[in-house]
Amino acid sequence: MQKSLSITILLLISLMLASPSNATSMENMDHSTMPKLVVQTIKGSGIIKGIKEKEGIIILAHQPIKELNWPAMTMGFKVAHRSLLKGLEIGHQVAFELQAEGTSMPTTVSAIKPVR
Ligand SMILES: [Cu+2]
Repeated sequence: MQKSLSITILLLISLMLASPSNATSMENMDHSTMPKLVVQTIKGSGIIKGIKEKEGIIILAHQPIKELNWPAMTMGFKVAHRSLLKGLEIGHQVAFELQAEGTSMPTTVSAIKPVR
């Protein structure tokens, strides 16, 4: 009993020594070939210039967005849900969030609310 246990331990140790450590191989992996599924949330602020309720689009004169290298501009954004447009009016100052998946352009508003 005692002998077989120590043989098992010896086997395990030699296996560990023979195979490269998992931590090292993870670090050396080429991450650029992996699909990018990271969901990024970017915060912005601006003024509502237009609302297209049927299309689920809001036109915002937004402040520069550093994370995206965007200057201030007026542009249309899709809203994730049309219900996000409820209670919003042209001229409202708003804080909003954009959601980007992977490398796609983050032009979908996932959250928006008026600010004073
Ligand atoms: Cu823009």
